[in-house]
Amino acid sequence: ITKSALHHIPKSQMAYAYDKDTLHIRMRSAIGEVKKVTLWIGDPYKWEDGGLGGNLEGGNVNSIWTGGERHEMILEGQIELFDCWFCEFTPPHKRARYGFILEDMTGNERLFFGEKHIEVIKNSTDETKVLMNLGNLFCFPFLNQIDVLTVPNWVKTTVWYQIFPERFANGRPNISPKNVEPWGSTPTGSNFMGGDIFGIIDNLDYLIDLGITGIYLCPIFTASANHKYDTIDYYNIDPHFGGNEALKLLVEKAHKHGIKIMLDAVFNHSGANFPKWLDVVKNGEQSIYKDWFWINRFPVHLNDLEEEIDYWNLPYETFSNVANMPKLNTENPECKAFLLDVATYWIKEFDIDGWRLDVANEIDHQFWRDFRKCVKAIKPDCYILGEIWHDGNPWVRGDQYDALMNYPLATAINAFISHRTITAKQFMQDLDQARINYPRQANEVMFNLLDSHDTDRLLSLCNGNKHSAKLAYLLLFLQPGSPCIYYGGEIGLDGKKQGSIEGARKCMQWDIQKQGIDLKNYIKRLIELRKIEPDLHLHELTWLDIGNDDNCIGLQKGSTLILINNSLTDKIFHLSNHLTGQHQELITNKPYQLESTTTIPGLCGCIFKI
Ligand code: ARE
Repeated sequence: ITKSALHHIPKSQMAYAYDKDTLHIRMRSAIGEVKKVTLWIGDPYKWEDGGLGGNLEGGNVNSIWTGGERHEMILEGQIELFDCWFCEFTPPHKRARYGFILEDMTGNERLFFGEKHIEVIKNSTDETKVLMNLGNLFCFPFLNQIDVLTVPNWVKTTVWYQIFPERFANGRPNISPKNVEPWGSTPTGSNFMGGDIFGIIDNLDYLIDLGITGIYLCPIFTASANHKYDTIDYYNIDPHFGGNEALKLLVEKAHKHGIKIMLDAVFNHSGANFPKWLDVVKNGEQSIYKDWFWINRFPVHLNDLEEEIDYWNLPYETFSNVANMPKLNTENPECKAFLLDVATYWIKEFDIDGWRLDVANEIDHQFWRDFRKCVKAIKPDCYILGEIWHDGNPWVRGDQYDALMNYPLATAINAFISHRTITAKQFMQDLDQARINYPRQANEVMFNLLDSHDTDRLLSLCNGNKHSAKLAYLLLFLQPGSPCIYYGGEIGLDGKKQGSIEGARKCMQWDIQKQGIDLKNYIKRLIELRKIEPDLHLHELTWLDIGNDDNCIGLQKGSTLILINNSLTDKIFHLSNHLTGQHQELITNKPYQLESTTTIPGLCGCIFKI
């Protein structure tokens, strides 16, 4: 057993409270080396003669610790170099000391992995000595309920629909911008097509029929650009989108049908026309708002006529190097108070259900801690979702977000299905990695996606192959957490970024003749299945050995068996006897005979109820 591969950190995603009673413990060993891991765990204050204190190793030298119990850990996942083990434990008095007993594949080598040392266990005398050494045990001092990451329950069963408001539907042509172009024109970074919130309200029936239960709206506050990420007024919905009344109506109508509404919180930066920024531009060092931004030098005014702006040497910090997105100083008390007021205003006055936090990881942690406190104080089940493309673990530990936009999942599914650049084995490892990185409760409300307004659309990533797109959606719908469909994805809208053309933001296709009805029916069925077959979003899954093939995957989730053939041709799956027999295939809702060698057609995925 490679000792240097053994890894555990208390009070991290490797040891955390799942709820007010339950601890989750994870540990890591080198891949394929360990047959069995036993968690040795118990109350630190349980002594034979009640004796506390004594020597530095913990406890009185003359008394014996009787707290320890053994619990076998399960193999939760395998990543490139490591096996990841998991165990749940309910400490009766919310405290725990623990360590790990590892056995190698041959059963000849046994180790104890503790906080300070890794000890070799040769015989039972060794074992007693090692296990009783409290000084070498890891410590979870107390399960304090207030620190537990508590997530909104409703998100676990939500199916999201992401809308880029300017491009979903034009409900009121009379409020469209003057320079609006015909619906369906080529989308660029600067043109307008007239989509608005009334367009969403008018099409709620379409969304209800699809089966979605949550709408994530890209920014809708008054702003200059078509994407509205350059906010001017945080208290007013853009008049071209219908103003505040339109949002009020949307929330009311959506709530009547059990649909939640999540807004985009763009708090990392403002737009260049934000009045407080304009004040800094005008008054420079004299501006009372100068500390609301990150100013490097005055004046901050950019001369538009200047031919060359040195974007690496702007007088102020920005989002990326975008001059018209000055970065807000969330460390400044007034600026922070302003933004926190905005956050609570839209919940109090408009009853929104969630905030998606733009550029979430470039804002300070203190800001997000206070943000969580304010938001949860007025709506405890408001969903707080961070936009982080990388490892976002530090933000989902209980004091900041509930979950993250699961871009690592999107990357893995697209690499396997759309680009066909990774093998089934690598794909499974990537999926395991995405799960074991986070506390389970965060995984249960992860925002799972395949594409978004920031990426090429799924169908384009799949080179137009609708069978591949279906497989990608199937994999998306099998993950714990809440899946999201980017508007139009369900009818096969494609689109990619090409120079100045923002293809992924093209107008929704409302002409039924031009909608991909087959794909839509498939997605409707997946949404339906998620509701009637809760095993599909179980956190626990077992990868099956279905015969070595780089393109095929078999997995079991509770009472469902999922077989996926990502190759272009028929493939034979080898199934153990207990899986064979006649089973209902849930997507087609037809019976299917599973044999010990079962053929699944190319680019096809099936879900069997076993
Ligand atoms: C537009 C054009 C760009 C052009 C830019 C500058 O689309 O091609 O380069 O203008 O002129 C919004 C608009 C964008 C707009 C941008 C700037 O939607 O269309 O760009 O404003 O005006 C990183 C961040 C992540 C961020 C992405 C875009 O970490 O937070 O970059 N996403 C949010 C929103 C965007 C929004 C903004 C931020 C700004 O979702 O829609 O842009 O408010 C890797 C990296 C990630 C990186 C990711 C994507 O994986 O690791 O960190 O995300 O790629 O680039």
